Amino acid sequence: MIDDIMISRAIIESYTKELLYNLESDVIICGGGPAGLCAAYYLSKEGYKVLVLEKTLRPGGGMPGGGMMFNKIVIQEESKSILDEMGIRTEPFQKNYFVASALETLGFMLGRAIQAGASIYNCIYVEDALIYDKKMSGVVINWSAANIAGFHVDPLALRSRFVLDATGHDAEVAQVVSRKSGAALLTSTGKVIGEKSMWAEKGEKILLTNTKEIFPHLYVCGMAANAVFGGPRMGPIFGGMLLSGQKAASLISERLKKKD
Ligand code: 48F
Repeated sequence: MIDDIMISRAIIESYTKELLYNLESDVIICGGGPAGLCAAYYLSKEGYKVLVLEKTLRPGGGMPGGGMMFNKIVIQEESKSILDEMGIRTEPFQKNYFVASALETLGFMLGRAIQAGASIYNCIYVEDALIYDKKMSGVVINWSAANIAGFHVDPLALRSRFVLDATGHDAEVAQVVSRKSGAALLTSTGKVIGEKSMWAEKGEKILLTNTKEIFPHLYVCGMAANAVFGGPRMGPIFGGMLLSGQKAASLISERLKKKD
């Protein structure tokens, strides 16, 4: 016999138990695109308590759309080992260009991050920051559906030791911190500079330099890093996104080890 109420109970109990456990964590990653998922995988693998908050129904950000909905992604030699490690197949195209299925990459990245221990929440929107004593201390969240409907619903808060802005082109967390903290971000203007037009070569090169802490205990990776520092966008080449997520994970891990 299958009881409809038992199904409801299983879902509600399981979800709320996990959410209660995650009210306080080591790292909150805002945005479940390629950079955020990659960071989640590496941090979770090290045993940290990590959650990813993704505002859409389907995580993956710009990845499943490939280039103009041709759902393939291109990566370079230097990032191929990340896909290899996750068991994602790549096909050589030309020297230093590899092609992967955007959907296979997304499916495996999600699975690997979750199996490494990350909690991934879709349909949750990061709308504000918790800033205690001039230090990023967590995020303020709401259901994306409430936001889309324009309902006036007060949010809830999650605390963490570090926050990673992996929200892509709009660098939404950096924007909110810049607007509300009254402090300068660690950029030349003290604000989010905004991304520049597409230039894959330059954008990929500068991305790892831009992957860093921009406010005490707030790091930035992926396209958000180039948006914060005024780097170019780079279209459907994803190697830099993966390396940036991996670098952010390693920087945050160093800080967590120091018990900062
Ligand atoms: O945009 P997105 O894929 O960023 P990324 O991981 O990768 C960029 C590439 O997709 C591509 C590119 C390749 O060279 O340039 O654009 O840096 O993923 C960002 C994710 O963050 C979510 C958004 O829905 C997307 O899935 N997101 C954005 N703002 C919020 C958010 C927010 N306020 N709260 C929660 N999720």
